[in-house]
Amino acid sequence: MKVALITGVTGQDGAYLAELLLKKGYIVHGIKRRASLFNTDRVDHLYQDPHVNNANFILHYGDLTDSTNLIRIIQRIQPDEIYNLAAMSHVAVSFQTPEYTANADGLGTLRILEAIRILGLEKKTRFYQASTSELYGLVQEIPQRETTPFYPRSPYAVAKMYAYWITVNYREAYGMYACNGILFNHESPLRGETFVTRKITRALARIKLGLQDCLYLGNLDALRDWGHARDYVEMQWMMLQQEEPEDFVIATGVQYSVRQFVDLAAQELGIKINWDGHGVDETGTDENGNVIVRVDPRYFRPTEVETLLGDPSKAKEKLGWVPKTTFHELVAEMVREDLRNAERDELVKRNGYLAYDYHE
Ligand code: NDP
Ligand code: GDR
Repeated sequence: MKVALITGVTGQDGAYLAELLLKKGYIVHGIKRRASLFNTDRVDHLYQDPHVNNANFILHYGDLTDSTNLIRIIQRIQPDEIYNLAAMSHVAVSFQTPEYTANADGLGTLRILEAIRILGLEKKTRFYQASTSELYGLVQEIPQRETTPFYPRSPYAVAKMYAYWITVNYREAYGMYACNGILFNHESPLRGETFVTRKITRALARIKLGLQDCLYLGNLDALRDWGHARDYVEMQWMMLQQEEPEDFVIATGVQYSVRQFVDLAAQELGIKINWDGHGVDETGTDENGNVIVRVDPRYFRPTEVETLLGDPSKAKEKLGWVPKTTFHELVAEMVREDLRNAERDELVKRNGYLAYDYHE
């Protein structure tokens, strides 16, 4: 049985990847951070009682900012594959915590690569680095492919640029099987609530059920190439199954704006959007009952990435990449799940079990 280690196992991609690898018969180890509340919601369905023998999903406490735990865990489990998905992954937040972001996202990657080297696992352990389309930032070419020059536009992207190059360097310097997946935005019902897609589907579902008044967004004209996380983690695995390590762009090749995302989500819910917010009453709708969306400059970024569009030709050719989920299916699935969540919250509220809305 192959042994895999996933950092960031409690995140969106970590949860989908853990499920995929378990289905493929792997023993999956994951690193989770200590938090003051439970943070394993996304992988609770995979949980196995550690007191039972032969568990094949095992969680370890750890953090990318601490080499000691990384060396100890890797030494103990001797993984065939490491998927480095852990990161402070929110672009806007990276402007608030730039030093921490550099430490976790940049140096964290180095710490894992060094652990592999210190332990003499260069020839055994394959390494996947979660690189990002944010590297292209101020785009130099449309669409973006593996050869497009980088121009990062946030502390997050700059930290990820270090991680990208240190992965390439360890591959070239020490002959390690190490590769970068340059993934464009990918979403799902498991997406964190503060990324724009999930923020939209969650808010519109709650507005529809009267749990929230208004949706505040930043740059509505930003263009993104959005795919489904379930499809993208399959490519993460594929990249580690090739004969030679290489870097790949994973994208759909289709682009939409934030505004178009809102419109489609609203259409799925059967509601209309009032973009200007004129004539709003206390229910958060206008005189025609339309849902209000307002722009709040607090969500603007000091330097914005206006447009991203990937060219996944290389992945198509070498990995057989074909995204299974269309943009419309992705939006419909996210809306459906968030409507279900909102219905549950509304039921609780209606029956008086919720004194205040703790999500607001
Ligand atoms: P999430 O934010 O959902 O998950 C990030 C994971 O990293 C969480 O498990 C988080 O733990 C963990 N983490 C954060 N900081 C640390 C740390 N210091 N030490 C250990 N673990 C830490 O991200 P996604 O699943 O969406 O993305 C996975 C990776 O892919 C990230 O590296 C992201 O930057 C990158 N990426 C994502 C894309 C996307 O569109 N989703 C596109 C391109 C790249 P906790 O649950 O406790 O917060
Ligand atoms: P991004 O994703 O920055 O591309 O990074 P996000 O969903 O945060 O933003 C996408 C675009 O939407 C605009 N936007 C808003 N964004 C947020 N979060 N909240 C808002 O209210 C809002 N209004 C408009 C943003 O300005 C931006 O242009 C994601 C992360 O998963 C990274 O980790 C990953 O590397 C990249 O995708 C690829």
